[in-house]
Amino acid sequence: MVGVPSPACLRAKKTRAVGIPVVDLSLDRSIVSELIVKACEEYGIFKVMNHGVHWEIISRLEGEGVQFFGKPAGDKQRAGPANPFGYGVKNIGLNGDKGELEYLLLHTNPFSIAERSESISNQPQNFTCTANDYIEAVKELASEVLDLVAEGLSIPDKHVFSRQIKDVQSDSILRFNHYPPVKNQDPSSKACKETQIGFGEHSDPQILTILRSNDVAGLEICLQDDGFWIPVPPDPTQFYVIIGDALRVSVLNHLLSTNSVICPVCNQTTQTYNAVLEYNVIMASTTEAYNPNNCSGGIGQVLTNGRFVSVRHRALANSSRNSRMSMMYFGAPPLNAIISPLPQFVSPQNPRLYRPFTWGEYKKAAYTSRLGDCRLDLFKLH
Ligand code: GA4
Repeated sequence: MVGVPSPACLRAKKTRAVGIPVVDLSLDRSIVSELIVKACEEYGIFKVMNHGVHWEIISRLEGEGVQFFGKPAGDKQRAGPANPFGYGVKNIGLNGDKGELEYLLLHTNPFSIAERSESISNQPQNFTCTANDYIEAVKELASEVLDLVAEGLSIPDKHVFSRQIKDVQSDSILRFNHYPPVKNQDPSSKACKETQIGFGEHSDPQILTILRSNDVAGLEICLQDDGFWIPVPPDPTQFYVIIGDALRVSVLNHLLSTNSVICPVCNQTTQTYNAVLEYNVIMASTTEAYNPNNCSGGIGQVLTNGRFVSVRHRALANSSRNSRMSMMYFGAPPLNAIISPLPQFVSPQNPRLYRPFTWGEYKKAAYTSRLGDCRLDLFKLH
């Protein structure tokens, strides 16, 4: 097992009221991109308003979620077990993590959605359509945010991140979490001395997450190892954007257009690397294996070297009378994409923090670890 969850954040009940940044996407683009970069650096989470996703698309998918979780247990089990995709109850991942929730985890590939919908809904075609419409809309929003990140970082190729989640081979995921009210929350009971957890503390492994919940609270973030948890107020009409580990490390292959680059894989400089990158862009959707020794395969990616925060967050068990339901889109690159620090974020004062790795490698590390483990530590150089 890798790492251990930050002890300061374990079982902590201390909370602090801190405003989560709100970014109005209808403002002037240069202001918005600056605000987003600042929020990514300081919080790793922000709320977006004027996001352009139609309410009808959101409420239709919410309706599907409510309908699914409202079914008898036996019917829901038809969509399970979650290994990792499908329906799961209380068990999270493959290594013994538990939480007070049930969930549905789906790959966003349209074929995969269509195949799964049979076991999810009595009207599978409706479910497929509704899920695909939502995925397309939030992918568009995620892409817009990523383009703004690139602009805010003054990266000439502004689609450098969004290209990854728009790739047909993108490994993105759609998740529904349903937190039914937990009755046994008597303040004198032993269980209640420790915080009851809906979904334990973790950071998201992907590039970024677009989260939408109904109006029942539960989400919290932990900004420093000071044991303080900050509640994130629910807002059903807006989305929260959460920075994932891959973006914390990553800014991608815009270096194609420049000459003095260091290959993140073999440390060679200049044209040789550019040629490899150009080749890899063309080959981006192949399944060729990434070979750290000869620098072949995969799409060249370069990262923020830890400049962004991939915020640790959790959901408390639901103490309200109503159910909490959240829907998350986790934007991920293709499995063979290489994640590695971008030379422009690396200097003698700011040495490279991580060795290059593929998204597939990172995902494997995630699934062989516990929820709260710090998986990025496995790839740290120092
Ligand atoms: C956290 C983010 C996403 O919900 C998720 C989760 C995944 C799962 O529930 O199957 C993981 C978790 C998440 C990270 C560590 C591993 C894998 C549970 C777990 C213990 C779907 C993801 O991609 O990583």
